[in-house]
Amino acid sequence: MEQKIYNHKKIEQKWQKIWSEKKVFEAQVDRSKPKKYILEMLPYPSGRIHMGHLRNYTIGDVIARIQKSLGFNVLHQLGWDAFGLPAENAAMQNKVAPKQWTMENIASMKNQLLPMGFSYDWNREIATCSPDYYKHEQKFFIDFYNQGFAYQKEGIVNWDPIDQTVLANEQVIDGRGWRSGAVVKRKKLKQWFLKITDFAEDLLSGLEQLKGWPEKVRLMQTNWINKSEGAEVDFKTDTGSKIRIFTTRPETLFGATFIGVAFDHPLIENMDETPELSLFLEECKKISAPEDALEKAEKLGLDTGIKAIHPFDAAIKLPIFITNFVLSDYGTGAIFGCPAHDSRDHEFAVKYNLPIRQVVKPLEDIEVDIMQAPFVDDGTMLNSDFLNDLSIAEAKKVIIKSLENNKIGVGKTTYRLKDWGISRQRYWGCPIPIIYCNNCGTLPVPEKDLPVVLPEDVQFDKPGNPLDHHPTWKFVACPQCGKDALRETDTFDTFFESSWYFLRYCSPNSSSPFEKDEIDYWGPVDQYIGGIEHAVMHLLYARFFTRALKKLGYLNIDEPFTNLLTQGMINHETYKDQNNNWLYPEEVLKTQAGTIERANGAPVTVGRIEKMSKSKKNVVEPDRILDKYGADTIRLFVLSDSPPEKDLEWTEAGVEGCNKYLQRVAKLVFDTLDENKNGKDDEGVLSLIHKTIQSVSTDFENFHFNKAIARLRELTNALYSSDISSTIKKEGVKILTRLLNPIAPHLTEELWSTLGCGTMLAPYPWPAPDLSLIKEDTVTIAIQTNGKLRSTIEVPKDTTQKEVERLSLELQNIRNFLNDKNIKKVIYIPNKIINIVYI
Ligand code: ANZ
Ligand code: ZN
Repeated sequence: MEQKIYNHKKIEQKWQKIWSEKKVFEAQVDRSKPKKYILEMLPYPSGRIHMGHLRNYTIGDVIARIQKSLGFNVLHQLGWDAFGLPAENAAMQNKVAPKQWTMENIASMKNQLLPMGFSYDWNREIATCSPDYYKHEQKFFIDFYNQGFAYQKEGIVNWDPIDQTVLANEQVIDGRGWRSGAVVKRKKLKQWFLKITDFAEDLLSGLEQLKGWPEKVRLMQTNWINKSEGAEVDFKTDTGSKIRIFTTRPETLFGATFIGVAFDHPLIENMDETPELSLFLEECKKISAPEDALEKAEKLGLDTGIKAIHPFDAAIKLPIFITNFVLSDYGTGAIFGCPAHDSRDHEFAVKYNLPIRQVVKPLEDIEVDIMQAPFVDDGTMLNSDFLNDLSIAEAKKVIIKSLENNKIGVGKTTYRLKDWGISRQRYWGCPIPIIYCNNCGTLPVPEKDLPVVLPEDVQFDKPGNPLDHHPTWKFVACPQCGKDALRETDTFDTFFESSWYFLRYCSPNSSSPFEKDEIDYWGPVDQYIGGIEHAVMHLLYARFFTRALKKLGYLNIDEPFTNLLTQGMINHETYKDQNNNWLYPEEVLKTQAGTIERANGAPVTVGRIEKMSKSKKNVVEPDRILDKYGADTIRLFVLSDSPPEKDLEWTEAGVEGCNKYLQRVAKLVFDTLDENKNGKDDEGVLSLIHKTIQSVSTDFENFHFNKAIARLRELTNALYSSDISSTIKKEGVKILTRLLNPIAPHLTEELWSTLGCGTMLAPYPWPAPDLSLIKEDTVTIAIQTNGKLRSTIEVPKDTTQKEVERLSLELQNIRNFLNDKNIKKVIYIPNKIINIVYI
C-alpha cells in the first residue's frame, strides 16, 4: 500500500485475483488430511443478490476460512437452484426464454458475488437446469420407479389456480400457494409420488442423532412427520354397510356422538344424487385441503340419514355426516366425532346440535364446562363402561386390546407425513422420464435415451403447461412396441433438484451423478447454513433422498447434513411519506429535527423495523454499499451486532462504524511499521493478546461472531495505547490481523504483506494462544459479615469496592445474615476480602 489509508477499491480486487490465480480455494480430495464440507443453501437465480444472501454466505465463508486455517481440507462452493416458475412468469411478461432469463440472472448474480471475496471453488459451480445435472435425476427417478419408491396415483391435489399447478402440502401456507398467494383448491389429478412415507419412522428416529441441528428445526420435522399411536375401528351401519374410522384417541370411543366422512368417501357412491348432495359436495371441494386451512374454516356437514351403531353398545346410534373437515387422504377418510374432547368436533356439534358426552375428567378436582369448550388435557376416564377410572394411557391400551379381541378394530401407528407429490404442470423443470403407450402402458424412458431434454422452442401465450402445448415434443415412438406413444409432460417439483445437489458438488463433472468414493471422503456436509424457512420441505426431502439413494446403493451415508445453522433475517426500519406510500431508505434523510424526504424535505413517518422486503421498500442494495465501503465492511457488519441465528438490524450508521473500525486497524498497522520504542504495560497487553486468541477461537467455534468482533475491537484499542513497546505492538497487530482475517480477508491480507510476513493468510495456520502468558483476570473475593466467612464471589480483577458491595448484598445468603440489621461499615481489601460489619 503506497498510501497509508485503507482504500478498499485498491485492494479487494487485487487479492481476489491473487487467490484465484494461486487456486487457493480449489478443492481436491486429499486422504492425508481431515476434511470439512461447508455449505450454504444454494440460491435461486432471481436476478439480484440481496443482503440476506450476503449474510448467509458471509457466515459460511468465515467458517470455511477458519477450517482451512485449522488445517482441514475444505470443500466450499456455490451453485444455482435454477428451475422454477419465476422464469416462466418472466417469459410470459418479458418474452424472454426461461433458459436465457435464468442464465442471465446467474451471470449477473455471480458478478455481484465475486467482489465479496467468498472462498468458493468456482470451478465446481453448477446450475441445476443444465441437462448435465438433471439427466442424473431422471435416472434416479427411473431407479426409484423400478424399486417402488416412485408411483403414480390419482389423488386429490392442492391446485394453485394462479400458477396453474399442483403444490405439495408443504407448499401450501395457511391455505394459500407459497409463491402465488392464491387460495388453493382441491382437484383430482393423476400424479407421480415419491414414497417418503416408507421412511417416516427412520426420518423421525434419525432426528435424535442430529445433535448439531437447532432444537427448533428438529421439533418442526417431528411435528411434520407427526407419529401417532391410535386405532382403526369398524362401525356397522343401519343400511348393512361398514365404515372404518381412524382415531388417535380410541379411549374416547364412549364419547362418540357422530360419524364424519370425507366428501369422496365410498359410502357416498351408494347415496341418491339429490341436488342438495351435489351442492354440498361442491361446497366441500371449494375448501383447500391442507389441515391448517381446515382448522380455521367453518365446519360444514350434511346428515346422510344413515346411522352407525356403536361397537360396544348397540343401543347407541350415531348419525353419519359428510363433512368438509375430514380429509380424504388421511387415516381412513372417516372419523368418530367426540365433541367433549376435540375442538373441531365440538364446534361441529354446537353448530348441528349434537350431544356432547364427557368421558374424561381432569386429574385435579376442577370444574370443566364441557358445553362451553372441549376438555383436551390429560385425565381419568368416566362414562366409559369398562374403561372407567383408568388413566388415558391405560384406557388406550385396554380398548385397543378389546377392539382387537372382538375383531372390531386394530391398533395403528400412523404418520401425518404424506407421500411427496412431485408432478408439476410446468415447463421450466426437469421432464419426468416416462412414456405412455396405449399398448404397453406406462414405461420409463430407456436409459440410453436419457436425458429427456426440454425443448427450447416453446410458447407461453396460453395458460397451462407449454410442454403440453408444444406441437411435437410429446409425440414419441413407444420404446417397447414402436407405436405412437406420448411423453409425460409434467416436470419435477423443483425440490427434487435441491434434494441432492450437495452430492453432485463433490464431483460436479462426473459422468455419473457423483463418485461414490468422493462422497465417502467429503460427505456428509459438516456444516450447513441457511434459512429457517427450509426447516421442513427442503431439509426433509434431502434427508429422504439420501436414504433412498443409500438403499439403491449409490452412497453410504444416511444423514446429509451433520450440523445446521439457521441464520436470522436482516431487518430495516420502514418509511412512509405523507400519502402513505413506502419510501426507500435512500429517499429519506435523518436530521436533528426529524426524518424527512431527501427530495423535498417533507416529513417522513418512521415505521416498524421489519424484515427487508421489496414490497415495503425497506431494502438496501448490496451494490451501492459494496461500492462505497467495500466487501470487508459488509462482511464485518453482517456479523457484528447479533449472533448469526438472530435477526440483525441494518443501519447505515452501523455499516459506517464497521468501516471506521477497519480504517483504525489499518492505521494501527501502518503506525507500527516505523515505530521503535520501549513500553511499560507490556505484560498486560501480552496477556490480552493471548487471551484474545483463546476467546476468539472459542467464539468462532461456537459461531459467536459478534462476540469475537467485540474482543477484536478491545484488542485494537489496547494496542493503540502508547504504553507498550513496539515489539509487543507488532506481535499484537500480527495476531489481530490473523484473527480478523476470516471476516475481513482482503484488508488483512494486505496488512499481512505490508508487515512483511512473506506468506499469504489464505490459508495460514490459525494462531494458538500461549497459556502461560495469560494473566488470570478474575478474582475470588471472600465475603464476611462481622468477620466471619459467609460466601465467595468471582468478579473481574480490580472491581471497585462499590460494585463488590452491591453484588455481595444481592446474595440471598448474605441478606439472610444481615436481615434488618444496620450496616455500620464495610471493609474492603481489593481483590481479596469484603467484610460487612453490622450492629
Ligand atoms: C376420535 C377423537 C377423539 C379424536 C378426541 C381426537 C380427539 P392427528 O393427531 O392430527 O393425527 N381424524 C382422523 N382421520 C381424519 C381425517 N381423515 N380428517 C380429519 N380428521 C381426522 O389427528 C388424529 C385425529 O384426527 C383422530 O382422532 C380423528 O379424531 C381425527 F377426543 O378420533 B380423533
Ligand atoms: Zn408400446
